[in-house]
Amino acid sequence: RGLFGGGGESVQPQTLQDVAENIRERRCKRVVVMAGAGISTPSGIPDFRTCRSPGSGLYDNLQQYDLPYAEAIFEIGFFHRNPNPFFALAKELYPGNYQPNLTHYFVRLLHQKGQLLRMYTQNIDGLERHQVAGVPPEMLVEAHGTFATATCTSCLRKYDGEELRPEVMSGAVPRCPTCKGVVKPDIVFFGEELPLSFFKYLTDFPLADLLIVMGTSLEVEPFASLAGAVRSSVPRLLINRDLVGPFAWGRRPHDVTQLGDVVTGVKELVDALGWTQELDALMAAGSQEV
Ligand code: CNA
Repeated sequence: RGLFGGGGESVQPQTLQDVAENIRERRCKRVVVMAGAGISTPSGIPDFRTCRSPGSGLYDNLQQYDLPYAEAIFEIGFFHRNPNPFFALAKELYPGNYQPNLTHYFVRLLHQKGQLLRMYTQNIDGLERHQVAGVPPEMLVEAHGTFATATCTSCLRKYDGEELRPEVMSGAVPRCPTCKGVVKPDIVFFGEELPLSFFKYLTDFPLADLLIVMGTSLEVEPFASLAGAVRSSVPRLLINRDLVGPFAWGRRPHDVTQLGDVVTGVKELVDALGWTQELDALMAAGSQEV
C-alpha cells in the first residue's frame, strides 16, 4: 500500500504536479478541503483581512455605520445593541447576489470523482451549496454558519432564510411576528458556539489522505487549527496569495504551497489532473442553471 492509503507507487509530493498525480491515480481518495473568504474574492465578495486600503473591503464599506472596530460586526454584544451594520452586510451577502467561481466547482468535481471526504468552509456566502456550485449538504461543513436559516434572538423560533429575504433586502431589521425580537441569520458570531457539524472534523481529519487549504488566512480559531488535525504523514496543499498558518511556521515535509491567485492555482491543479474539460462543462452547465 502506498503512503496515501491507496494502491500503486506513491509519490511523496514536492510540487503541485505531484499532488495532482496522487489524485489522478486515485492514491488520494479522501480529500478534505478547507476554505475561506479568499475563494470568493474572485466572485466579487471582498475578504476582510487583505482589503484594508481605504475604499475597498467589506469592513471599509461598513465604516458609515460607525463600527468601533471592524470585527464588531460579528460580535453578539454589539449586534444586540446595533444590528444595522450586520444587516447591511446580510443584504450584500444574501444568497443570490453572487455566483460561484472555478474554485467552488473544483470541489464539486472532486466530489463527483468520489474523492472528496468533506469540505470545511468559513464562508457565509453559500456559494459552495448544492443549489449554487453543487456541493451536496452532507459533503459541506459551513463552520461559521449560513444565511439559509435564522433564529429569533428572543423566543428562538426558527426561520427559513427566504422568509427574511423581503425585510433584509429592503434594508430593515427582520422582526419575529410572534415576539417582535430581532431575527438573526444563523451566522456564527465571535463567542458563539460553532455548529455541531463542525465536530465531524474529529472523525474526518484522521481519515483524510490529502488536505487542500485555499483562500484563508488561517487566523480564526478554532477553524485554523484544523490544518494541524490531519495525520503528520498526510500531504497538505496550500493554494493562497500568501503563506499562512502552519505553512508559514510549522512546515511538514509533505507540505506543498502554490502561492498566488487562487483561481490560477486551482486551474493549474485541474490542468495537471487532466480535468479541465470536465470542469469547464460543469461551470457552463452551472452558469446556465443560474
Ligand atoms: P481572511 O482572513 O480575509 O483571509 C483571506 C485569505 O485569502 C488571505 O490570506 C488572502 O491573501 C487570501 N486571498 C484573498 N483573495 C485571494 C485570491 N484571489 N487568491 C489567492 N488568495 C486570496 O478570510 P478567512 O476566511 O481566513 O477569515 C475568516 C473569516 C472571514 C470567516 O469568519 C468568514 O466568515 C469571514 N468572511 C467571509 C466571507 C465570505 O463568506 N465570502 C467574506 C469575508 C469574510
